[in-house]
Amino acid sequence: MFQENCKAVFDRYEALITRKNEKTSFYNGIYDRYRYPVLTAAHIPPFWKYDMDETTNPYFMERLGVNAVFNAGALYRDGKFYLVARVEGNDRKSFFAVAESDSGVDGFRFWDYPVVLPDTEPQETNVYDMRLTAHEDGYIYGLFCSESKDTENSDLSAAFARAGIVRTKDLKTWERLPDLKTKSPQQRNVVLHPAFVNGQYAFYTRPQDGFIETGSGGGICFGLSRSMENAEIAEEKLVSPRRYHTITESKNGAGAVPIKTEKGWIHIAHGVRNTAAGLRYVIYAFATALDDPARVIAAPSGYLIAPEGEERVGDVSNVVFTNGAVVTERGEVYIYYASSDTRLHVATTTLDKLTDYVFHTPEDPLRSADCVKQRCALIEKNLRLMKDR
Ligand code: M1P
Repeated sequence: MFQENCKAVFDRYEALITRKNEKTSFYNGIYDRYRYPVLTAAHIPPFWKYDMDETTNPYFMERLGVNAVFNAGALYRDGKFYLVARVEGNDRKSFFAVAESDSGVDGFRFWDYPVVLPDTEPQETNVYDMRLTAHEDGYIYGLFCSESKDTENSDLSAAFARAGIVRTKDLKTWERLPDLKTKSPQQRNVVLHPAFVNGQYAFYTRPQDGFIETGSGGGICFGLSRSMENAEIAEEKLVSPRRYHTITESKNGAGAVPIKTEKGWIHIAHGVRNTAAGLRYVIYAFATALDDPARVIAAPSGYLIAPEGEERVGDVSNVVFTNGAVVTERGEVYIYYASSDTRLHVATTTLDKLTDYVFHTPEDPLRSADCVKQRCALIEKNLRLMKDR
C-alpha cells in the first residue's frame, strides 16, 4: 500500500511538471493567455509534504501540506526562467521557493529546498510577495512583505507590514539587510528600480496607514535612498494615484520591476476597487519617463488583466496580482500573475505590443459622459473605414 501510494503520488507529480502548456483562444491583441497555470500547490515536490519512511508513515500521509502557490517574483537569466514563488503551507505561513523552467510557460520545477532566509527578525511572523530586481550594482535584490503582530493592539489580527530586503547573486545564498525605513506607518508592495536614479537607489512604495487599508496613502509612490545596507526614504512622491471610480479606487500597488523601453519605463501594477462582493483586484499598466521614473507619461485606461473563468475563484476570490515579469533577448515579455491567491499563471506578449498598448491606449476620461464620447469617436472612425472597404 505504502509503495503503491508513493508511486502514484510521484507519477502524478511528474505528469504535471512535464505537461506542455498551450495558448488559449483568448484574443485581445495585447497578450496571450494559457490553458494551465504555471505553478499550483500540486507543483510542490511530494518530498516536501510526505514522510517517505514507511515505519513512521505507514499510510503514506501528507504530513506538511501546501495550500497554495502564487505571487512570484521573476528573473530571466542565461536562457532560463526563475520564479521566486509565495508558497503557503496548510498552516497559513508563507515562504519563498525557487522554481525554474526552460520555456517560461511550462516545466517549472522547484529546487530541492525552499529559500532559507537569514532569520534576523524575531518579531516577523510571515513573509510574502518577493519582487526580484537585478540591479545595476550587480546584486539581485528581493523586496518582500515582512509581517509581524501588532502587540500593542488588543485586536488579535492587528499586524504590521514592512518592506523586508534581501540580496543574492545566485538565488541560493541570501543576505538579509535591514527593512526599508519610510515615514509611513506601514509598507507593502515595495519594488526596487533596477537602475540608479541621481546616483541613488530608487523605490516604488505603497504607504499605508493600517495593515489592510491604505488610508491616507494616496497610491504608488517613489523615493530615493543613498544606501541599500540601511535603506531609508526621506520623501515619498506620489506617482500613480488612487482615484475615485477607477480600478484603483480602494488601493493600488507596484507589481513587476519596471521594464525599460525606448519610450519609457513600463510598469505593471495592481489596482483594487470595492464591490458588494468584496475587493476586486486587477492588473494595470502605465509608463514613466526614462529621465524621471517618478513622472507618469502614459496611463492606459482601465485594466490590462482581470480574473477570468476559474481565475475568479480561490482563497481570496476575484483577484489577479502580479509581482514579476521578464523580458527575453528576443523582446518576448512574460507576465507572471496569480489568481485569487491560489495559483500562478503566465500571459505572454512582446515589448513592441506592450509599448503600443501603453502608449496608444486612451486614458480613462473619468466620467461616463466622456467615456461615451471617447467610444463614439472610435465607432465613428471605424464605421467610416468599414464603409470605405
Ligand atoms: O489578497 C490579495 C492581495 O492582497 C495584498 O495586496 P494589497 O496589499 O494591495 O492589498 C497582498 O497581500 C497580496 O499578497 C494579495 O495577493
